[in-house]
Amino acid sequence: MPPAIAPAPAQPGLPILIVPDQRLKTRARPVGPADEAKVRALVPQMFAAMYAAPGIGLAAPQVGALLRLTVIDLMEDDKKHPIVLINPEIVAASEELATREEGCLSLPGQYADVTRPARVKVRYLDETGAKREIEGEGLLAACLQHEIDHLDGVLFVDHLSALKRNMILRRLAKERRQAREG
Ligand code: GNR
Ligand code: NI
Repeated sequence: MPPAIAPAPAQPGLPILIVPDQRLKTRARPVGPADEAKVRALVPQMFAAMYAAPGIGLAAPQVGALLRLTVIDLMEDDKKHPIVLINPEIVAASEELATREEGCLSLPGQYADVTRPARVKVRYLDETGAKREIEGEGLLAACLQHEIDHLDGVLFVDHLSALKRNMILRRLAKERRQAREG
């Protein structure tokens, strides 16, 4: 017997995990020399998934790879400025805080104001394994912190009150149920 309803066509490229997937709550492990081939294959696929979404950042755990790896591109001036961050660490954060609206590809359609340090300095390895530092403010600072949070199993809703977090999680679940039911 054929299925009564045809399954949805699989999306091309890497699927992005959606809340509540336990992998999004798991701390990722550092990338090591043994991961070189895996990282080399994963990075272009992560950029493809991020640009297609579209989003300005994507962390490896969002595509099911529990490695400390993230890609970012703010697409300033409508041009590509891809950044690969391996084992990123916040080494300095401003006392000054900034609040901005955030979204997340793992909580599609959900947005909330998140307060974080206004400026951060991040140490990381680039795709060639070279040690690098990046200092960000504004959207870049928020994005760096949002992506590094993913590597620690933390989502933007974890920075909100329990009331706001639960409102968003319930709304996401409801919207996804309604989308499935048509
Ligand atoms: O596309 C994204 N937009 C965004 C906006 C404000 C702060 C952080 C982000 S990251 C997000 C993509 C994503 O989910 N990355 O993990
Ligand atoms: Ni995210």
